[in-house]
Amino acid sequence: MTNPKENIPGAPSVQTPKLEEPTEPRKPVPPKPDQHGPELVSPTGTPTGEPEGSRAQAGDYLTTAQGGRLADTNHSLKAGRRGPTLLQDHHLREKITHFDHERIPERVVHARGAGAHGVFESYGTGTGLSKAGFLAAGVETPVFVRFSTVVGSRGSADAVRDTRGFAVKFYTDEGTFDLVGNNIPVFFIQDAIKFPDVVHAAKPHPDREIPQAQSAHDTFWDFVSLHTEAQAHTIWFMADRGIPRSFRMMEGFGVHTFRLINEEGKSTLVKFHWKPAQGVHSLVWEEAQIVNGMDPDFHRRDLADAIESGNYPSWELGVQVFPDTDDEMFEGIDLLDPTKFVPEELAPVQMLGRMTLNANPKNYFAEVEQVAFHPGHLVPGIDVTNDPLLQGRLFSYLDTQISRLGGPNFGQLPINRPHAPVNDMLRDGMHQSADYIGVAPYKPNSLDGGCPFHAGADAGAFIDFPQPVESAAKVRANPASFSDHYSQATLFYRSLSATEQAHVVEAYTFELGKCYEQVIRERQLAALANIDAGLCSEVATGLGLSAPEPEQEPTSEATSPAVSQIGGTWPVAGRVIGIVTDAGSDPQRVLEARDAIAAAGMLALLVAPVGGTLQGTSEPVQRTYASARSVEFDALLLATSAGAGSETGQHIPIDERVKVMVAEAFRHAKAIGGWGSTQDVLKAAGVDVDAEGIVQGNPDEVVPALATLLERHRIWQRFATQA
Ligand code: HDE
Repeated sequence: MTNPKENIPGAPSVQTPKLEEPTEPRKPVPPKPDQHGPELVSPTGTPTGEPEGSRAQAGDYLTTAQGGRLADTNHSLKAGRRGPTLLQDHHLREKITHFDHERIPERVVHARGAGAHGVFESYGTGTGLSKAGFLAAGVETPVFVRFSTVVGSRGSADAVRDTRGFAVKFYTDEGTFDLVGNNIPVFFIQDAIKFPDVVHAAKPHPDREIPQAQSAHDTFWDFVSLHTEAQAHTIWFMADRGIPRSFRMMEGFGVHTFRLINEEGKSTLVKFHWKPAQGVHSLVWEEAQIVNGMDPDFHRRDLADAIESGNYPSWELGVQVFPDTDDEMFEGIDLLDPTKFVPEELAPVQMLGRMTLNANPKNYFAEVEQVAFHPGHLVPGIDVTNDPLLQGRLFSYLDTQISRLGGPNFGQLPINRPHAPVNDMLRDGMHQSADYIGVAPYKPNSLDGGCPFHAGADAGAFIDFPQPVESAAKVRANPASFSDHYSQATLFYRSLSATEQAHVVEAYTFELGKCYEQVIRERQLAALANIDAGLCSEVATGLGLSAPEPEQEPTSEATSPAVSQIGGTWPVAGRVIGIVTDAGSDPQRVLEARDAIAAAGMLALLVAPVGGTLQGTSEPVQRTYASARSVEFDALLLATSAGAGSETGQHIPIDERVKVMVAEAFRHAKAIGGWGSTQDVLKAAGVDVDAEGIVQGNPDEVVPALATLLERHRIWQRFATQA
């Protein structure tokens, strides 16, 4: 797939470097308007005032790492033109040694990620709940967000079936707050001690290291069918949430119950939610599979392109609020059990502010790879609960950065530097780069005048909430309520529309069909029987097995319509429409349609038989028949003349690749519009011209009609099962 960056309509124009190597010194290519790096603060958190670009890549001439100017980086120093190479070539050794150590260990989970900078603007509605300064009315806080898949390696594809990470770093005036969440509100396990087990099961098999970034294999289903507390999470990512359309179209969840503390010291229990302005949308499974082959960077590219073209994605941050009672229960749901969520119908989400992502990273390694999140990065007014999963995470994240980022000073990396002043007594260690003063990094001291001093709550200190601790014997055991493994999987499944349920059936059938061990398939069917008899029997039919009887019947009829992704209408800004042209297309109408699409805040990409410019114009095309595939478009606009009843009177055969594009778009329930020979092209692709979601007419009619259809994301009626 070609990279559209240079000519994304709406993107600020970019000065591209000349292709030949310049002979005169000149400034490096500046960052593009959509990119910026971390704020220039010192390791101790104070603004450096350094001009942009003074840290690295400055000056006209190539230098060594020590700043010595270099005359030649293209040839190693040899004894004569034919060698051998001399050991004294310190530049060669510096260059190769640095290269040899360019890679760092990838994250053990969430290795594959994409990031962006942005800002969080608080509404001030949370001040009664929390004294956190960044939640006060009108406060703007810089943020950095990293979205990720969980299981795959750093180079794996984006559109795999998996949970997505949704980690946000708020650089607040009171220190850094990290909200390290996922796009699914429940988790696999209840206790941190099980995390290595679930991750080992989900990762590729140790003997052949297959499959990459997939849960469709024996070890995963072996574990989740035995450790049935994982069933509640598993059904969420067997559903459409496991294959998001875009990072921009995902909800985010803090998962655990957190505690907010207000100025009066009152504690309230909350669950954090991110609600995307773009709506919550997913791919369909076949589409996701094609995406992974055509464009493994689909989600990363989508995020960067949206920001580059000024289509800034945004989310509202909200909380579900629960009274802090002794039993930590709400409507029968144990708030300490991270495999349970609280339906929004029982506790509506109250909005606290909006996050907008408005800048791409300048350097992926320095920012997206080196950013280090930690649920223990808290600010006054936000505290943790005793959720046993969260308690374990409070240990794990700090620990993992030490091996991943090579020592305990990762907080000094530009992307991790707090924007609040840092005045610690931590010293030395690998990669220390802070310019510390004073002789007494210990407390109490008199030599540094007793500095730095402790702060009290009145001076903004974080005061741990004095939650009483139960007087009990030490045990390795769960509360009784944790043994309910099925009720919420049932609730989730029954809350989905028929179309979404059909996708869940297909996903289980596909994944279990990829297992080799019959016993694992049967054991998972037994788990499905406890969730829903209909689900179990449909999956069993697909596998050619008989459906087992449930060990326990679901007792509740409860549903939560809010978990379904179908039914609402959403803004169409940022949606992508492919305009398919050919040699006989009317350029006037094509450009009229393109402008109308842009005016509606959407992105039009011109697809032509070959590259270059649109026939008869100087307008660049973004895709060719060879590089385009339906999956990167939310809708198609057929501006073709090819077909039996050619517009121009001259017969142009319909290209096979156009037929594939149209057939796929139709199969994936996408809106299709057009004029000219649209009918011929649809028929040639085997598409029913009278089907729902097909609109024909001039651009001024078709574009608004497509936009209206896109508000619902897909033409749901096209799926065999009605929504
Ligand atoms: Fe994580 N998790 N996790 N996790 N997690 C990591 O930290 C861990 C859990 C989540 O973009 C690691 O820096 C344990 C729940 C995200 O950099 C590691 C347990 C949730 C990211 C780690 C959990 C998450 C991570 C790997 C069970 C959703 C990516 C690299 C107790 C609420 C952050 C790293 C990024 C990353 C441990 C469970 C979300 C090893 C032990 C629940 C979004 O520390």
